[in-house]
Amino acid sequence: MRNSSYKSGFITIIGSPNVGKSTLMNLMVGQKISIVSERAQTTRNRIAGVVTRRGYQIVFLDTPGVTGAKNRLGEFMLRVAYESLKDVECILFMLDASKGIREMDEALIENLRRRAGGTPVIAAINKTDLATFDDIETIRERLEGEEFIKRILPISAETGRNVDELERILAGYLVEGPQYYPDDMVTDQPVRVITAEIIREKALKSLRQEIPHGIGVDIERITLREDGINDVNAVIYCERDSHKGIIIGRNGAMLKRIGSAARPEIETLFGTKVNLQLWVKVRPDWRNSANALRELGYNED
Ligand SMILES: Nc1nc2c(ncn2[C@@H]2O[C@H](COP(=O)(O)OP(=O)(O)OP(=O)(O)O)[C@@H](O)[C@H]2O)c(=O)[nH]1
Ligand SMILES: [Mg+2]
Repeated sequence: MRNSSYKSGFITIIGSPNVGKSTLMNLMVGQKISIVSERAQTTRNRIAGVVTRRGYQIVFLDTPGVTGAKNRLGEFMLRVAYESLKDVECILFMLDASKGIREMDEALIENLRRRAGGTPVIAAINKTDLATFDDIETIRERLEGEEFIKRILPISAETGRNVDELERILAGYLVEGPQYYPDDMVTDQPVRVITAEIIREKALKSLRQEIPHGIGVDIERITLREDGINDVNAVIYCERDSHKGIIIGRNGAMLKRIGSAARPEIETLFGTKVNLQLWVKVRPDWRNSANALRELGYNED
């Protein structure tokens, strides 16, 4: 039982693509929950990351980077990000200090001003390890005039600069409430979704150019053998025959590379040895197909 002074709440992390939202959430949770890559639009869904400390619990909601949508998947991602602004205690708005305030950041500021609806917004200027003092101050000056932004803090999710201070500030917005998740639960994501995401992360990191954006991963089967090994069958979907060739690689080399990178992380997740079977299938224009989006978990219900 918790006494009545226990504090808890939901905090949405929002920002343009690639500003470091998932990296920061993982750092605060102390575990990799949300996949990270140097490519924009890595996160595609809302992912809860739970920080449980003595006396309080913060449920972070990591969201897809906000930018113009080019297809139905993009529209879904945008909806997820904006829907996540509702019914939360606080909104953590992240920017990339090394990029300054771009058009898409301006558009998001505009949107937050309208959509925050009285929910306090904290701005974190991230990647300060890549920026100059002047870069940071220019962003700060732009944000200072915005009344809905309650605090502005320069941070680095890479070096950890000011991350404890940020958590202290965010914890100040929690309210008296229940512990939503048990002590040992760090995310709301089911194992098969995490498994698919690990594979997608390795594909994002291994492949070049435009192919990664058109990739989707579906876990078809997970079966536990009597000897304790888990067989995992996964399909990597892509949009073109030429992409399929690249994902498989010469003599299957690329697919092997993706599998070898993903397997140890999946084994840690399962706590068993894993036999990972990867398949590549072409599904033209799947990012505009309602059926495909639903099958891959990119739907509202
Ligand atoms: N140098 C530096 N790199 C960072 C920092 N934070 C994140 N990164 C890197 O920035 C890239 C993007 O990080 P993510 O956490 O995937 O960014 P995101 O905002 O979740 O991106 P989307 O999911 O695409 O919206 C990765 O290569 C991270 O390693 C930071 O503080 N400093
Ligand atoms: Mg992300």
